[in-house]
Amino acid sequence: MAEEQKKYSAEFVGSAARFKELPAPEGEEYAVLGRSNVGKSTFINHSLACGPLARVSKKPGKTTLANLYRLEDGLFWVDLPGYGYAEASADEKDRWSKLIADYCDNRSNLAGIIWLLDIRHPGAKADMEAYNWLGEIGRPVLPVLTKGDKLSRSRQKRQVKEFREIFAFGEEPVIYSSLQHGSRAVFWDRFNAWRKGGNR
Ligand SMILES: Nc1nc2c(ncn2[C@@H]2O[C@H](COP(=O)(O)OP(=O)(O)OP(=O)(O)O)[C@@H](O)[C@H]2O)c(=O)[nH]1
Ligand SMILES: [Mg+2]
Repeated sequence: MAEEQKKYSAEFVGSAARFKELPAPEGEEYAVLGRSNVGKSTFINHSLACGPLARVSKKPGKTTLANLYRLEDGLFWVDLPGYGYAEASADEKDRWSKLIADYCDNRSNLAGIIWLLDIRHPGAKADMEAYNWLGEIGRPVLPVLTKGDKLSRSRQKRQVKEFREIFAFGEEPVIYSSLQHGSRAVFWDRFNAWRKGGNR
């Protein structure tokens, strides 16, 4: 079946406000990481095409827990809270950063990070900080540039170039739009190749 029409079976496994509350590690797991409001939850729902799974909002700060989903073939994804949401309380921000850091540092079955960046904002401060931190933890990263529909094709190309100048991505960024069916196939092709290549 064409990837565009394929629906993935995916189910919610559980949530955690703190690292130690996460369901036990099982299978091959990938985290969906990115700035608050970049489109992480939307990306999960759209790329899996399995009906609404992750909660989405126009306002940043929607996802406040790590939410674990079981996909097919022993694959798991985790929707994380966003970083860089200035309006959240200091306590909330601290808890989110600790959850993200503890998770990415310590989760034993974490195979890689799907890092979402808004295609319109290369070099946003919070992403620069995340980049430095991702370099330190050394997990494989697949960059995905979200909201591609907001820009023309030629503008998209220029943005990709700019992102590549700012960040030394090991992988070519994937352009994604939750308004375009075609994004799904493009993403899954790239994700599967990245997985099979041992994320290198
Ligand atoms: N035009 C467009 N809008 C998008 C796209 N992806 C997400 N959005 C919108 O961006 C907003 C934020 O989406 P979410 O998926 O809730 O973002 P998030 O990264 O999960 O946010 P937090 O949970 O707050 O960290 C929503 O209004 C979405 O409809 C996209 O590809 N194109
Ligand atoms: Mg979210």
